Amino acid sequence: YGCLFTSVTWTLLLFIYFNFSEETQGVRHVPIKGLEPYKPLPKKIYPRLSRDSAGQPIASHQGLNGNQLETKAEANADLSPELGMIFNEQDQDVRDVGYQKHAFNLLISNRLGYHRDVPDTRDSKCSKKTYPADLPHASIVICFYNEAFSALLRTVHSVLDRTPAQLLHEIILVDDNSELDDLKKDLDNYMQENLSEKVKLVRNKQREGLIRGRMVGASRATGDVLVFLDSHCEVNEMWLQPLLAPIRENPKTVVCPVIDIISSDTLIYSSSPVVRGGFNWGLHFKWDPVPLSELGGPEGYTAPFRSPTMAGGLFVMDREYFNTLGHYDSGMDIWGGENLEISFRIWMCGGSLLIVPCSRVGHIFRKRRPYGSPGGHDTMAYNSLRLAHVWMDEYKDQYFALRPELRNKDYGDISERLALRKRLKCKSFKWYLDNIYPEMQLPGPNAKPQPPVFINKGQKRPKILQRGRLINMPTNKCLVAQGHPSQKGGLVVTKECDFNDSEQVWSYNEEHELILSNLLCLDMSEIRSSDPPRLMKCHGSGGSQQWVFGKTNRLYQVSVGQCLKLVDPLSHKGYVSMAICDGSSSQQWHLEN
Ligand code: LR7
Ligand code: MN
Repeated sequence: YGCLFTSVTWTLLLFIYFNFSEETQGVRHVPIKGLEPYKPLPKKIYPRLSRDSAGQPIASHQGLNGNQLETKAEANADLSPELGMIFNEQDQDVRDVGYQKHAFNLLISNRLGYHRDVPDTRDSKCSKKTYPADLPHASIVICFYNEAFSALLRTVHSVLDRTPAQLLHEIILVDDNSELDDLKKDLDNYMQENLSEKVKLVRNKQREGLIRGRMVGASRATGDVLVFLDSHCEVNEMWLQPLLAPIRENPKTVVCPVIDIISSDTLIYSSSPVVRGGFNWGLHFKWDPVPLSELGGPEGYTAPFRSPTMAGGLFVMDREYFNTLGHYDSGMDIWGGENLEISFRIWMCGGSLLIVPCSRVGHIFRKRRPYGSPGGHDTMAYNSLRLAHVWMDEYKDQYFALRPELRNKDYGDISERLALRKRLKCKSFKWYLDNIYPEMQLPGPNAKPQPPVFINKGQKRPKILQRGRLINMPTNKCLVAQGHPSQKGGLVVTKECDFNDSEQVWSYNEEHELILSNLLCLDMSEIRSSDPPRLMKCHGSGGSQQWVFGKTNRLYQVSVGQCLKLVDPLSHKGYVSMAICDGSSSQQWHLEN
């Protein structure tokens, strides 16, 4: 639920913004009070897709089907809003099966290939920083289960492409007994032919889950520090040095980069606001604003700051320290809870956990977890129970108050972890709350209200590029709301144009949104391309609300990779749907002033 929770949190932040603001559209970023205003990225960071005379993308990557891998230059020619365009049934298949298996757009991931540039999302002051030459050497541990081949290889190559060779001791891939075919022989072959001996692969004989999986990786590692990454990440410019420097100073420091967002629908890499880790009494990880008191100092907002918890997937820790601090709880299964466990343990047992704003690593944020656990167990609850019983003292009652059904649930044997806590002479959970996470409130009549999350209302609305009627060319009819244009979830249909009716007027803006009558955005649900488009509240995060006017007057939808089509030009109903872009006349649209 971690990432789901994250997306829920983001959605919530956007929701709060929209409800406190007069604007119907507009938020792009959610800066935190005290930080410098967020600087949006340059709009077109990627060159356009090159095409052959038939309009097919030239660098289209078909790696999974055994064709050629492209060069770096070719791959980078390949990120345009139309990168997800579906040309035939095979593309449609890759996309649909990809969403099922991986919960992100596999068609785009495959077309991107294994190398691409990502925008440098760091604060401009970061590039002026220097780091000692004698930094510790890193063993990178990447544990994966049924990962998409192209996402896994892009993770590995991004590390190889953007890490100084002398700091990279090795990359250890741990296959957690994946079932997907291409992760077997194809991966062995790819590694043998294309990767140096620094990249190693360990295969678990049975599914262990990410917690024991990472422990396997760590036990094979021989570098000075361990760097853990999820298997669908891309590291940014100068990502590693700022993480190693604080550990060189003090090996009991554990550090995390800022986790940038790679969209699961478009694979576009974008900057995250600088926030820190917290949790709630349901033991779900959440992001919090960074208190002003934690920021600043002589280095301004580029200095590392303390974080009560980590998200879990991306962190760096001295290898010896990882071992003496008790690696992970090997009794935890598959997924969930280990991130809070290690966070509490670090703080309570004499270490510290920092976020380093000058280090940025992108992660594909999916809307759901695409895999289950053997037996369908709720491993998040089981693992959380273990950590509550070991680390939370009397405060575990807060968890049980929210999850009474777990009070008498079995959580296995925790005696070794209790002994560890004793051996390391760790402090109490109350100490942790008082000193490390004072924002955390106990529910009850005396609870102070949470400090409000500051949302910047000063963001500019995206610029409107054109306003007019959206006319289906062969029929000369206008695309309008089937009911009222303010009705959320309403369909759109073509009707006779009425040039006195302002409710037929669309605005098209620089974010590629189509907004009817200044109210709602034309939206495509992200997974089911068989549904017709609907009018929805503008969410400002692209994907399902991004439309591109292309050649032959097609109107292309970015997240489904298809074009808008009038279903039956002879029918008076005027229904529209999405279809493979074929240049036919029923797919021709014109925005007319
Ligand atoms: O059985 C499994 N075996 C595995 O090897 C299940 C998963 N895995 C691998 C998987 O392929 C991936 O590389 O483990 C890694 C993490 O699994 P994800 O990507 O499904 O997890 P997530 O990104 O949804 O969840 C977040 O919380 C998890 C709690 O157990 C882990 O700590 C993840 O590492 C963590 N991810 C991040 O912190 C990235 C930022 C997201 C946020 C917030
Ligand atoms: Mn992940």
